[in-house]
Amino acid sequence: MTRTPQKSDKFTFGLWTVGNVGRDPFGEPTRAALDPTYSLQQLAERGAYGVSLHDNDLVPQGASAQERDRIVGTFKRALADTGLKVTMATTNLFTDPVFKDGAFTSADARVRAYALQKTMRAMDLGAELGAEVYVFWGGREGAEVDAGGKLLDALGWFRDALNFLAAYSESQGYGFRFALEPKPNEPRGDIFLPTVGSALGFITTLERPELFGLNPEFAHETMAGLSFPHALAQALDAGKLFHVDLNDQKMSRFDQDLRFGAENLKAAFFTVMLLEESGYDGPKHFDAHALRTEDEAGVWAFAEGCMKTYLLLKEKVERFKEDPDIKAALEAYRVRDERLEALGRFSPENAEALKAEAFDLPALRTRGPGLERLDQLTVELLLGAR
Ligand SMILES: [Mn+2]
Repeated sequence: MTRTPQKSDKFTFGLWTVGNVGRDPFGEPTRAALDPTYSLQQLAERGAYGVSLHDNDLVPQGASAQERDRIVGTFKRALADTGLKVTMATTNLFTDPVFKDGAFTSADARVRAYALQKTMRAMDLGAELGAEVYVFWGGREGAEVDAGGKLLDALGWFRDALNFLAAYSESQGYGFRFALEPKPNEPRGDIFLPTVGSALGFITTLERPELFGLNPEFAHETMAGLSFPHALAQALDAGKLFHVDLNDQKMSRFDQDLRFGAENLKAAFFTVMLLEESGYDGPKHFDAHALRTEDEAGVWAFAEGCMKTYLLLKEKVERFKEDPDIKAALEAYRVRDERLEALGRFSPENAEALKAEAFDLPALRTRGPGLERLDQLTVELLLGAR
């Protein structure tokens, strides 16, 4: 096992992550913008596998067709030179004030139509650069007030837009797999499809549900006070983990996009365990940024830190599986009973037998499953004491 990132680890970064200039709602940028081709070189030197981008991370809004082609041509040459891939593409449907009351869910039909146009063009760009996953993060799809009375209409408009764009992708032969990225709030007061569970439910209402999955983000579930490993498990269980956004976050606060593992080390450990043991083979995408306090050196320390922490936690997952005390505690935790488990498969006879079964309830009530010790062993492992 190596702690040096390899291409095979499939670590990817959004261009906007290392390119984050440290602007926040109260303060101006603290760092200069980075040229995308420079970011590619820096990430390639550090062992990253690829990058993801919004249309406007690369091509400024309002660029002429000529300018677009020149920028894209330069970027493609930098991809070829560095060996990096574009693994995911997405659309910026949040910066332009035209989207201030939503893009696909705007109450203004002209804005909804423009959002479709902008997304089709961004999909053309993503396909040209070789992206296989297309993410929908609907940052402006929401509301501060519900006085407009559009809640049910908005869900319908959202559905119509996703159906249209999936059909566009198929008609062009792009073969995108679409990943919805839920977030509870920020920038809107309430964002539609706020959690992984909400998005999973919505996907079943689409015309081509098999083309849609999830891009769950650690920080977004944590902002809602929810457990990221639990959300990740639900996406995996549904066969819908198409992409993942790794970062960190203090619970129930504004979107902090901290370095992976910076805050919730145990949740990061169980996140890595789920990703490694589930056979997920997509990109491990870091959607975070260096602290606003940092200069460019801090940006690369941030990027290296995300990858190194993932690899260290992956080592810990291996040790967790091999540690004899943890193994024994895990075995004791799960009580097997083949006869009762067989009765759990429905037949009229099994139902009758189960209804007649006598359980030793006093023993079940008083048995301690050993979770205190198991969790302490996990903490000791993470602290390097095992
Ligand atoms: Mn994200």
